[in-house]
Amino acid sequence: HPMQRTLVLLKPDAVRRGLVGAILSRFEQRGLRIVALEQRVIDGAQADRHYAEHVERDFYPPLRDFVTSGPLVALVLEGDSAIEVVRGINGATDGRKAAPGTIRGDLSLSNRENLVHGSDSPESAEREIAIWFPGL
Ligand code: YYY
Ligand code: MG
Repeated sequence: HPMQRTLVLLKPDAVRRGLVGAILSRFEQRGLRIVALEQRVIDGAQADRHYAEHVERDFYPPLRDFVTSGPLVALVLEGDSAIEVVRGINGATDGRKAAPGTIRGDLSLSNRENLVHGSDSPESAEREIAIWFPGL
């Protein structure tokens, strides 16, 4: 998938902990290109749009509080197989179980405050990029 695009979030824990530069470096060093990037504070409605697949889950209310708790950085990355490559760089969802060498495995010990989001499929990437960067 040459020049595939994916939607990435550096969640509020990444901004609070001063890890934005370190995390962006991992993506850039891998060879992914930043197509768009903006720091934002989102409201609950935007959280619900982004996490539409999870809004009915038990874990969603605290997740919604977390992602609206402060500034986050939203970006679009582009590169060969970017969706799968970013998911690999991010690591498993639960930071306690994520492999060393991944962002979550090196920098998170939480199943909620796990620093990053990456689209999970081409369909998700298209939907999420339209939500976050409708101009692209
Ligand atoms: O795609 P990914 O971020 O790795 O995980 P998802 O299963 O899509 O869950 C989205 C988000 O929800 C996850 O990054 C942390 C949070 N979460 C949670 O707070 N509690 C869970 N039991 C599962 C996920
Ligand atoms: Mg997901």
